[in-house]
Amino acid sequence: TQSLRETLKEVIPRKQEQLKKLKLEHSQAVVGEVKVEHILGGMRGLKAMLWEASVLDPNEGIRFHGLSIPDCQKVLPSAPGGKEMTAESMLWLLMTGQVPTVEQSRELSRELAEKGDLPAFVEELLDSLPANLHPMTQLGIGVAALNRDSKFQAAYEKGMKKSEYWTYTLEDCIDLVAKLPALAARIYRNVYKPGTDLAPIDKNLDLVGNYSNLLGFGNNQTLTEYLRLYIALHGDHEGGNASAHTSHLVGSTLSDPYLSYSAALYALAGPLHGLANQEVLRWQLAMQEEIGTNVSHDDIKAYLWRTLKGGQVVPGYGHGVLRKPDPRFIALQEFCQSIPELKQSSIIQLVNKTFEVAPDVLKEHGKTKNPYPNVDATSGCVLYHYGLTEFKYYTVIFGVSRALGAVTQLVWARALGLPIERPKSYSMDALEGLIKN
Ligand code: FAM
Repeated sequence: TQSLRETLKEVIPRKQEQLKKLKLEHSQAVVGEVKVEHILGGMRGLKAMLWEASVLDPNEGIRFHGLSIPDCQKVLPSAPGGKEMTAESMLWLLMTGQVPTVEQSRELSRELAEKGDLPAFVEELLDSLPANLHPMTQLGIGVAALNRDSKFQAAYEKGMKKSEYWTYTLEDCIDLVAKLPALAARIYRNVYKPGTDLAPIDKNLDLVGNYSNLLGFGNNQTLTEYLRLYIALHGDHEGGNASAHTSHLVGSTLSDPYLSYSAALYALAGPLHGLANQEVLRWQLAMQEEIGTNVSHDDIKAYLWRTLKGGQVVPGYGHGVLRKPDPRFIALQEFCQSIPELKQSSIIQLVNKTFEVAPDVLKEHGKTKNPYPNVDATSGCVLYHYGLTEFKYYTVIFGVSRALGAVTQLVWARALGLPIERPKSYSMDALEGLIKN
């Protein structure tokens, strides 16, 4: 069977040709206009980036190389004994645009497991960090430190050809994805379970199987399957979101994949982005504390209004691009509904009930362009139900996942020879000058 590297070697020349043709024939074609609202409004909706692995439709949600989430759930290989798509199947799809065979995805699992151990100095570095340093800060530090062994950086120092950039980038990207479970689990152990042993990496397990095992939840098949789905689903959400864009921007300077992804993690750590899943749980638990578990729709409505009148956002609702309920939210909710135990869970029921009320309240509030839930509205509650209750840790799991899309783009950006990013900025005075002219 063809390996990931062999498949990429076949796919890349086709894409390089496509790019050449686009440049040659359409460089001057107009696909949109730049308005002052784009410059003042966080570039929302501005068509300004090339991103191969996925495209987000405001109404349908994300598609990975054209495949919707339900499509992926049907065709992407699962782990032995499981049903949910694995992280490595998703990585393969994102990287190559092709659905891997079961054998290909297992082969990738084996390679990742073989490369999964951390260098001793990174273990020592993590162990030296204070337990009250936010787990996301720790993850970024650990990922950045891995760049000591960057193959891209070493080859760049020696002097490599531009056409070789992507091959070394790919090696770093595989190494990075492989080491994320050990890195993320060590942080969990150090912060929340000090003094306990970490399981060794099992060479026969997939990436998320190992992650779950290292976290101490390896015996919980339902949680492990949930994590597989969660990590595959969060893998990529086109290029303009803050974490993906950060990784791409930093990578465009030819910083290696470790530094690029470390930077992305600090964008993910913001409460308007990835940290929202921690915020959702904090907010839902505070609601439960204040109004109890057996709540009516009116109780939730009143609580939502208290949040909004307090000048806060409702975490887990709204989106920069989406204008309908997030299909990732729906896929995770369906997972919960398919497991009787989860269906009965009080926190999952509360999330569900909130979904029945919040869109109307947000519509009445009238500010957000999207009153529907995003993926973060539900992603933490299954973790919580099964005893992974340390919600400051939740964004780390998101961070393990988002690497799939970010590293894919790093490989493609180098394969396509994309340049350093450098958009033009203006002061308000200069902008007024532009408007007058
Ligand atoms: N609750 C209350 N107000 C909201 C809101 C929410 N959930 N979502 C948006 N708004 C407000 C927003 O603050 C803005 O108010 P101002 O005009 O006073 O500044 C107004 O509605 C227009 O915002 P928008 O154009 O609809 O949204 P943006 O594209 O500016 O922002 C989000 C998008 C995601 C940052 C925003 O909806 C939000 O803050 N949501 C809550 C936090 C959250 O769930 N983030 C996670 C997003 C997720 F998909 C991810 O990245 N993982």
